[in-house]
Amino acid sequence: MTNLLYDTFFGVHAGKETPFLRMTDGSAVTHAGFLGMGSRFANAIREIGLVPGDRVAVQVAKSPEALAVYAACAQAGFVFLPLNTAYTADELTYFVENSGAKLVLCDAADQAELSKRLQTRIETLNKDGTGSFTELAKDQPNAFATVPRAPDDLAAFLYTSGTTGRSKGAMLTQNNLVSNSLTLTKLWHFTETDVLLHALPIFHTHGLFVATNVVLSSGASMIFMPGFDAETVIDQLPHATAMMGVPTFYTRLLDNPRFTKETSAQIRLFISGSAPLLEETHKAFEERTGHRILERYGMTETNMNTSNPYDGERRAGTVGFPLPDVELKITDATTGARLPDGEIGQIEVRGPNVFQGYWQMPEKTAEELREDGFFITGDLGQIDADGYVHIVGRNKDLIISGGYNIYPKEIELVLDDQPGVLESAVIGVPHADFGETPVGVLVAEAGATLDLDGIREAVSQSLARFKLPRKLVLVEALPRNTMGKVQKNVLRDMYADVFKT
Ligand code: MCA
Ligand code: AMP
Repeated sequence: MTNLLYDTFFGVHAGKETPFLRMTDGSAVTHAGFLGMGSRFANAIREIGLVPGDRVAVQVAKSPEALAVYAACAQAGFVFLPLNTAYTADELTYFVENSGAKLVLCDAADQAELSKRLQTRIETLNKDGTGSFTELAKDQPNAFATVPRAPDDLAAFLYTSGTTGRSKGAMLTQNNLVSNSLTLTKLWHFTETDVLLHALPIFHTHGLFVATNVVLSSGASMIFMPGFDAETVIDQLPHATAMMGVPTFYTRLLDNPRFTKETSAQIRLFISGSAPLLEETHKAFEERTGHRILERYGMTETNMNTSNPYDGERRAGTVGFPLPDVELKITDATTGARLPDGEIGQIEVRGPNVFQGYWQMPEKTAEELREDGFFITGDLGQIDADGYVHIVGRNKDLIISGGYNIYPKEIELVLDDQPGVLESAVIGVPHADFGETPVGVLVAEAGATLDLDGIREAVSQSLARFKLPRKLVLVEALPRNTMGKVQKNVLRDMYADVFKT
């Protein structure tokens, strides 16, 4: 038996002394150097006592070492569980306990707090690559006998929040990741001559399972930036051939006068996803650079589902066509029946990309993953006469801010717990930089006076800062329909302009 994930993404580059990660200071990590690091890490984790199938939770800054933990997990058959660096100790504790992770890698600054909360083995990996974990690995052999895995074995858990407030671990198999990456590599014409400008985080699908996996499966290299910074991106673009980003990357580039046709002349492909790219951004980008951004659509549970064409028309305001190995249908949300093209309904997808279900949550899995393999995305869409898929809304209460998902329910639960708060509703409103941003609407208990700044501060103790409502407002009562349900659409209309400049 082989190990599809390791063989396809990593093993295939064994012995190559060519650059894999190009750092902005001019240094590079070669494929061989990277694989050696991954093998040392695999040896170290095995020595700690983990066995194939065990989860490794990783909340560390983006670095070559952080990425090598992914390679180590693939080679040794551990399940890679990357976590947003913005998550608080409260959030991290939940993920570690829920997943049953046997090892946590974190920044040294977080170790003391996490040690108080967790029984799990904790090692450190800092943003400069130092830490107790690298120390453990430094004298380990540069080679590791790859552990055989079946294509349906688990490769990664990614946590995604839900409309009930608690996060769910999406279980992704080796074949989920590999099949999707090979499809995208071919569709987007990636080859070993490509240099991808990589400014996304590596703890979510976009930066890890789209960007990094496509680079790995094509043998390309990437300019590996610690995060998005428009000035550095503009400096680096002439050295790259492709870039992937969330819409905020593109609006921030357009806001910068140094971003011109000349700076992007070397680029053959700009890709956008994770949130809707406004038609006006698509058009402004083409006017400025001559490039039409290729928009695609995916989810944590499915990797990528659709893409605009590489050669054909990249149509603004659409997410293109279903990928060659993905079936996509629009269905009636009540009956589940397929709707004719042109009608609006819920988007369902089926294919080798679709995950196995939520970790230890069979009821949640059954609600969203049908027995016939179709996954109910919670997005509302429509297929036009030419076959392009349009996302027209969401059937789930979700806010996407700068490409990060924020589930209102999770924030409402914390707001409701604050002293003096009777109830709350969190809504997404338009925001020029982040696309959408949360606003918290609060109702006070009779006679209570609310300290809104104090509430915001208290909430930030348990929720990652990107989730915090950018504004809190106090109202007498929440608008409700005759069934007693809060009318969030009314609130969204009321506060639609609060961040208009
Ligand atoms: C940072 N902040 C944010 C966000 N990012 N607030 C709201 N939304 C955000 N996305 C807050 C921080 O908490 C901080 O707040 C302040 O902004 C400055 O933080 P900083 O780190 O300097 O921000 P930044 O570097 O300007 O980051 C903005 C960003 C980043 C570059 C747009 O958020 C980003 O890289 N987003 C990409 C997310 C992504 O990869 N999504 C893919 C998910 P304070 O001052 O209060 O501390 S995968 C997915 O969606 C699916 C599968 C798909 O289809 O791809
Ligand atoms: P996540 O839970 O991070 O996997 O986010 C998945 C969600 O992001 C999808 O269900 C969509 O609502 C949204 N999404 C991803 N790509 C796009 C896109 N190109 N246009 C609109 N929404 C998108």
